[in-house]
Amino acid sequence: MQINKKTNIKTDWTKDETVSLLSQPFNDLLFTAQKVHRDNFPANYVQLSTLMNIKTGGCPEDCAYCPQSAHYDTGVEAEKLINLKDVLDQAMAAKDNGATRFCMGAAWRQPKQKDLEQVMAMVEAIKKTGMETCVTLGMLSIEQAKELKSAGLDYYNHNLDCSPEYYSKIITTRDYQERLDTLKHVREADINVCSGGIIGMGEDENDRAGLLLTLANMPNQPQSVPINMLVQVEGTPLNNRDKPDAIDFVRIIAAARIMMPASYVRLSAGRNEMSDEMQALCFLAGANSIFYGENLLTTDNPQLKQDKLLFERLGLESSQH
Ligand code: SAM
Ligand code: DTB
Ligand code: SF4
Repeated sequence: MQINKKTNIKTDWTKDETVSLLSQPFNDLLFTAQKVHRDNFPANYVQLSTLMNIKTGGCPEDCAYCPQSAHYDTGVEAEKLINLKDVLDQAMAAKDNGATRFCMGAAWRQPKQKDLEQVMAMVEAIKKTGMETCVTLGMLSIEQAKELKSAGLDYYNHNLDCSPEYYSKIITTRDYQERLDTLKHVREADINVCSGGIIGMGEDENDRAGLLLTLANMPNQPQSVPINMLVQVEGTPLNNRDKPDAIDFVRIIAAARIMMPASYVRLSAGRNEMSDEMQALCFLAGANSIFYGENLLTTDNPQLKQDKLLFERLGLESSQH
């Protein structure tokens, strides 16, 4: 077995091992996941990140799930990069609501230098509020990653989305290796990596295993792993796909927790269509982060009062004592 010497974490997951983990009896899987979770994190703590779209729509990429791709007619209009003051107003509101990280998304293939400088100013301003910062801007060169680091960026989100084998069914305008290269640049610039994927795009269990093991076998596991359930949007090629089975989805969260024991596993997009009970099982399986705020990028997220009530019912805490 190959173990990362610094972290003592297994980094040589095979497809067979991952599939057999995913298909364990549900009780056994959740028991192990809960044990791993408690060995590594406070049992009832869930981190809150708030998301803001700073550049909407008109994206040249053809990601089949995405309402912001210019290839599909989804009713999302292309907008310009939002100004610093509006971003800061939203960041302050997120902080007042209890978020500890502010994540900004832009519908770009790769940022242009002029845009990157504006985003750097946003990162610098948000840092001063005391919140952590995260951005997701598409592909980055090593130089761009270093510039973001110099602005004080804490996390960069860049999802693998699916397994290497399934990727060409979802995106044709860039390849998997380009995704991995950007993650390498982010790591080399010493920025924390946030990388995960989407469940519900028609993938099978092997593809799900392929996504998880690619994340888990990276030189350093991502510090944050968002697991999204596809939000189906009219006009995108993936609209009307079969929804993933809720129990299977919980299994993926549990496997992510076991395979990446020290990473935050974020129950990301799709919570609006999950029951409280399904979300409770995801937390039991080791999810310990969510997007908190009434909007994701172009779609809705649960109301704040709904999430507050859920946290109360489950005795979850969003601040660490
Ligand atoms: N353009 C950049 C990129 O793709 O890296 C950043 C923004 S992009 C919208 C960020 C991530 O949002 C995607 O990688 C994908 O995982 C997720 N996403 C986009 N549309 C989604 C949907 N309909 N349902 C679930 N997740 C989605
Ligand atoms: C991530 O993994 N999920 C977020 C964030 N990172 C950027 C995006 C979810 C987007 C859902 C569809 C939308 O609102 O447009
Ligand atoms: Fe563009 Fe990102 Fe949407 Fe793909 S996921 S179309 S890169 S905004």
